[in-house]
Amino acid sequence: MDVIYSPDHALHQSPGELNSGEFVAAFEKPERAQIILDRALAVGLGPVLAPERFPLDAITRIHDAGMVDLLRHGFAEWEKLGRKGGAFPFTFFTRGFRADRVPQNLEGRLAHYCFDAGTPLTATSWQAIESSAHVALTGAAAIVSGASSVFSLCRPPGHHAGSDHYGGYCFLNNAAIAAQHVLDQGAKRVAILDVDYHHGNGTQQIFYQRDDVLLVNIHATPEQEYPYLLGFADEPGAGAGEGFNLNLPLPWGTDWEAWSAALETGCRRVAEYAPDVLLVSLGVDTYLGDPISQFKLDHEHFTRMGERIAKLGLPTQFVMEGGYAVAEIGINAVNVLTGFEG
Ligand code: SP5
Ligand code: ZN
Repeated sequence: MDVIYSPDHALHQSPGELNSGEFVAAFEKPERAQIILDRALAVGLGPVLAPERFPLDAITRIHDAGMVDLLRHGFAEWEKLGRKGGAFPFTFFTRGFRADRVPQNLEGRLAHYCFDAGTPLTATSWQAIESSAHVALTGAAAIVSGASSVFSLCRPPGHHAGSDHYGGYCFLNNAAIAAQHVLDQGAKRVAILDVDYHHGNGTQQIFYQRDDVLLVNIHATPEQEYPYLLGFADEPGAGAGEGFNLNLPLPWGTDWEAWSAALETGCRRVAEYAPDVLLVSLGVDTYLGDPISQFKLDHEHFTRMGERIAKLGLPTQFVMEGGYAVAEIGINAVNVLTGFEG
């Protein structure tokens, strides 16, 4: 399958993140995408193509213009204030604060839009963020044009970013932007299968009230794991979207046997929905060696995962999300894709 990739991802390099009370080196780093690309080339997965450019409108179909403005221009303001390091929030929005007023103050806007201490903006982050969305959009355009599968090697990842909030190393929701593009080009129904270790809270928030996007999420239970505040089993969707969100939370220590049972449940729901297109939010932080995760999948299980997804027989776009065992991320991610190809 074609691989969509841009070296621009390396323009986002986080200066670090807050982890258990310490400022540590960022887990989400440029080597991740480079190593996946190297592995895709090594196994001859397919031609590597550069993304096309798309109008900003393709992004603002999903995201709040004020948030996009902060992502684009926030760091320049930060620098003008004489700040060093990444643009991190210092205060966080929560219950009791004004949701209806977007502050003009930069600290206020960071507090309003960003929800964690792991997702800083740097001088060149926007170029990487926008490019990642274009990598997703280019993959979506390939599917619209009739490709049976495509791999959008997105970095930074996207599934924690909601319509008007960002965090979890994610700024724009690449998979959601791709799904909307496919719908805008005439598809009636899109399913998103999110296999990242973490719940895709952003994707869920974006489509929660909609029935033209089915979202199935397999992830570590928020009772134990980030993002803690969403991703429980009792979140079926709302309004027209009721019945079109399926969360399959699993406990720490989940192995392939239990994980693959959830995949079976998820795939049956996708088949029942009979979408025109399937999008896979492909995180491989379910790997047993992942430094921030607690599942037990091994290399060969990623191959099995791809094989099961292929049995759905749907035009399928894979969009890269998480995975932090950098030395093994290429093997794990590409195993899903070669498993899919059979
Ligand atoms: C795209 C993606 O996979 N984002 C993940 C963001 C997770 N960030 C917070 C991780 C918190 C891990 N806590 C580990 C506690 C042990 N020190
Ligand atoms: Zn993750």
